[in-house]
Amino acid sequence: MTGTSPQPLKVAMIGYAFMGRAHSQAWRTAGRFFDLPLDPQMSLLVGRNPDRTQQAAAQLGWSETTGDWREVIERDDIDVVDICTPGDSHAEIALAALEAGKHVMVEKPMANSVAEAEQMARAADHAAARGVRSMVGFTYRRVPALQLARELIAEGRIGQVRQVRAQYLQDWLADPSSPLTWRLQRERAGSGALGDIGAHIIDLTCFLTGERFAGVSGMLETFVSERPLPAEASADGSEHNGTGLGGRSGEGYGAVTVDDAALAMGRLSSGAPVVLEASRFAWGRKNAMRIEVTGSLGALSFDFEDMNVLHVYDAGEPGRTAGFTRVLATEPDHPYVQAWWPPGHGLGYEHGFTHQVVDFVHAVAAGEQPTPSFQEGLHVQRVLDAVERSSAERSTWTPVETDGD
Ligand code: SOE
Repeated sequence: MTGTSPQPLKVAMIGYAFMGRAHSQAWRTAGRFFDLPLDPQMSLLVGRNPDRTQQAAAQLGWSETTGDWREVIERDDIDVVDICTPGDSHAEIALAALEAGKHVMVEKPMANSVAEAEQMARAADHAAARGVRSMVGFTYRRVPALQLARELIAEGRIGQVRQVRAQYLQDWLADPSSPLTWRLQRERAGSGALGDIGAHIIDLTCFLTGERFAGVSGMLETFVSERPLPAEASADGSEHNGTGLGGRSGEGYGAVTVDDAALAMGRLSSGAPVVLEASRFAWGRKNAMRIEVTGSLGALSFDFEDMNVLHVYDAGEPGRTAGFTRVLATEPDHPYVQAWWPPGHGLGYEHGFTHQVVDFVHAVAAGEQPTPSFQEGLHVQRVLDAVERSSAERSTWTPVETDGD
């Protein structure tokens, strides 16, 4: 820690369900493990239900609560707005916050449509000219093993990238009796598995390779078209919490208006082919986000269910001993690890969120643009949109627009 105390950075967070809880622990923890140039203060929590918001604030460590996000925008003492609501409110809140000169962190996917994302990216550029920063919460970028993968690719360790195969598999919707939460409603979530988890592997493909998508061909599938309505609708957006086989939680059924699984083939700007699969119906796969990048000199492979490990294949090894090497990314010289535990003690899901806050705070203090930027968020949005259009039109090749992103 430095001798002088850092200036406060007052944060307001909107939404306190799954992502709000993950972000809260990050704001609470970042300055206790990392030496930060500013002191994040968890000032204000926003939620529509007053009792639940107060309860959440007490549990998660927020000082005050309010029921109206506009109060955050009006308050001069708030420096950062952290948006953890369902996608249908991201654009409105982010635009108002940037306009008011507040730094913005927004959960992924950045928006529910390309039009919204374009507006947000434009606003972020204008705000940046006034020193106002913005970032999209693609938290998996901050997993040490994946940071290491990016470094190795940039250093040329696997040579020229030839192919990417990425999957994001969960099974919390495979049970048809799981209730109809907001994540299954197009007007709230934008899309289903595609935007919720497919967005992560699209972003990671870009992050690891340093490239963008040139085009895709997609196929979406909805296996269960109606689900039981939840017993009690959460005003702040209820979350998945396991499958609960057999249990009907409410009266009546409602229509599922998003995809349950999304498949796509695509090409990067270099021409390298990519295969993507996102499913919330993959029995037995809980959070299996896997990505494998094959290059001309070797390959890298990662699976979030073993998230401290990066498998590295060096094609230069003689055949007798060649094989994927299991690299445990828990050494002090692996990204972020020094601040935590001794080698082999491992990090978990929540650490990515803490690292995200750490990088965001450093960027704000240094007056630099944090990544992923809203421009990068816009690119992901355009890929999501192209996958959807390709699926609807049964088109074999749908270019991804790159104008201005
Ligand atoms: C969805 O199931 C979800 O909660 C995503 O929304 C998160 O982004 C992912 O990290 C875990 O799964």
